[in-house]
Amino acid sequence: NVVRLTAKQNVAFEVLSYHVIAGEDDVQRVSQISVPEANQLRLYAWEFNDMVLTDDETILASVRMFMELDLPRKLQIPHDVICRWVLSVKKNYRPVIYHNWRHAFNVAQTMFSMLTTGGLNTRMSDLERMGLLIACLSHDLDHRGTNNAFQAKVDAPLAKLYTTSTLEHHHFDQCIMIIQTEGNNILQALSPDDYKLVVHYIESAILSTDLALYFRKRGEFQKLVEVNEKQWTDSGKKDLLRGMMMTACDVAAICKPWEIQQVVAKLVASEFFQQGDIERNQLHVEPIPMMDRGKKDELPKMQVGFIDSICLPLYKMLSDVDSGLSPLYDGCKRNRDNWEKLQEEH
Ligand code: 5BB
Ligand code: ZN
Repeated sequence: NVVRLTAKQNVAFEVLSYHVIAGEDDVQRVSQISVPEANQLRLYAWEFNDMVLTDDETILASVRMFMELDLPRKLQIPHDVICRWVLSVKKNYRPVIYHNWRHAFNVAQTMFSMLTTGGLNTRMSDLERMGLLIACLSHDLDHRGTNNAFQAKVDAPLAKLYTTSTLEHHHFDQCIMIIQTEGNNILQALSPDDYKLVVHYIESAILSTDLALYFRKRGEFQKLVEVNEKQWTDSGKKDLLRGMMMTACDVAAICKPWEIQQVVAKLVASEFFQQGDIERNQLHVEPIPMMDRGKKDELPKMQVGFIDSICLPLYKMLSDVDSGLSPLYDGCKRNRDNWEKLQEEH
């Protein structure tokens, strides 16, 4: 029972796959390069800096993370399939200022560090590790450089499709679309049950990168940390932990060495200001202070606010879950002090 496409569907597929799926020339080229050692790429370092890597190296580094976790062997993923999948994922990020492929790649590297250097590997199954790495690389797919509130404001078709966590649902859809495309299915060797489980891990992890969900769930997580939850075996609790890990990875630029943090904060601000410009000039609404170019001198103050209200509490809780994660908390604290000094100078 082979499904045959009409001529028109064939054209539609070609148009779509041209934009969306990795070119075979790229796949051939990349899959023939020998994958650099993890240490050479500094993949185990909290201070990891993607800016010294070429685009090809970010692809190979992504493949290396899966290899270090022994996932291609355990889950029987052919080398060309994993290369094709990473290339397709990269291709589905837009060249926006901050929410681009480099951001996704950094989020995955932080997850890799939390699992390995940070010690969380011992609490995770192979399927969870797989789901988390896929989720990190895919979590902002097709981001337009504008937030959920903006999609609702401009009545974007996406906002009609998903009224809450609008973009995050779309990122997940894009993720599944890529995996289900011929030659890109890195989950093809899994049993139907395992496949469903990994897809569930991915969905839950990507949706939890909506900060609104983080605010809703962190109280519950705090309680578990306070009573010194040791097992994290209950599936609901474990789901909560993976979600918190995703948020921690998503905003981990806030823990990086000061030089990196300053560069990234300016990228974040620049993308916010662009949205603010569109809101003011095209929608004729007053943007929130965070997106108002006229308030760019308030960046240090906003970063201190962001760190105090969102980041430090998060990294504190995670350090309590596993002390191996305390370098994230320490880095965040250092950046807080640096932003505070700049704020005082102002
Ligand atoms: C964050 C939540 N938001 C709904 C209101 C504003 N806040 S904030 O006051 O904590 C804030 C966070 C204000 C300014 C910020 O950046 C100025 C450049 C940030 C901030 N957010 N700073 C960062 O370094 C990073 Br990383 C982030 C996270 C950015 C991605 C968040 C995307 C969420 C879309 C809803
Ligand atoms: Zn993100």
